[in-house]
Amino acid sequence: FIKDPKTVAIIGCPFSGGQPRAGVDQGPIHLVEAGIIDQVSTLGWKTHFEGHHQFENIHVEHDPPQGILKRPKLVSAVCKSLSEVVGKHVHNGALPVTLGGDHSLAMGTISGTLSKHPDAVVIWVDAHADINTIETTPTGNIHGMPAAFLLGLTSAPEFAWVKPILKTNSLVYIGLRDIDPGEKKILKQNGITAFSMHEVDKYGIGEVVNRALDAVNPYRDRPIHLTFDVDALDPDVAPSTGTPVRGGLSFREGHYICEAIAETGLLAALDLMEVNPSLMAEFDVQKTVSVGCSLVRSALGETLL
Ligand code: NNH
Ligand code: MN
Ligand code: MN
Ligand code: MN
Repeated sequence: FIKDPKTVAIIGCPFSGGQPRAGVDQGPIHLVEAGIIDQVSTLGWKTHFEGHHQFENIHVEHDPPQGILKRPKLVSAVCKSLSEVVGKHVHNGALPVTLGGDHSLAMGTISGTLSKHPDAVVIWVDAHADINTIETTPTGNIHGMPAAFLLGLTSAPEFAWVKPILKTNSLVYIGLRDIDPGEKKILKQNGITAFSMHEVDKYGIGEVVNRALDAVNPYRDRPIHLTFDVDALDPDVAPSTGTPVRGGLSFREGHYICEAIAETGLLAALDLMEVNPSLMAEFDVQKTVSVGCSLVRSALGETLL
């Protein structure tokens, strides 16, 4: 495990098939236009960007719902391809930063990270738990389900390639506040550690991040995959996202999480998901894109002294 990879591989992933709202596929394009690549270079990283992921080889002609699951073939093919790209970068010793796109993509990114680091832990920052199974999903939108596939709590023939190698004791949530009833049961039954906004209020973000790391990474020796859904932030801070939920993380709380993970020196991969520049007014879009860039910079060590 390379503690301090010198190269960041930025993977733009313009994809919206895991949920119904158009525009989230434009998220990575806006983040790159806002200068995220130069900003990362300025922090001292070598940056590798080979253009936005084109999904060249992916041709999905007929993709009707399978039961409740929407666009299963497309989502599966894109995530599989992304897992190969992320896997290639981690195997080369780079730190992949995937810009979404909707959060179904985490199936790809986390699979890619685990292909090199089977002992990696996942810190999932989100208003939602994204752990619905085929039985519990109220929507059939796959962006609400990636954790369930990665943990092997649900499966579908289309997603047979997703190896269920993530362990329930290697996943921790921060920021939850909109959890479906079925998801609540799944979290309880599987003993998955989760810090909702209630715990953030009660203990403060510093203590919550410590406890989150203690839960999955007590010796601070396992690689960390940070998957950050921008809707974890309060809609005042990040308004341009498909499913905003009031009462979220403040600007500082969101950044603190990224800084504290940077401080561990264990970051192996990072996702920034669900920026949707087609939602809300131009001012709000800029605000969301700019907070997205600064979260990435913080996770890559910007504010470490
Ligand atoms: N839980 C809901 C569902 O399964 C919403 C998920 N939406 C998200 N997740 N944005 O992060 O459809
Ligand atoms: Mn590359
Ligand atoms: Mn999410
Ligand atoms: Mn979310």
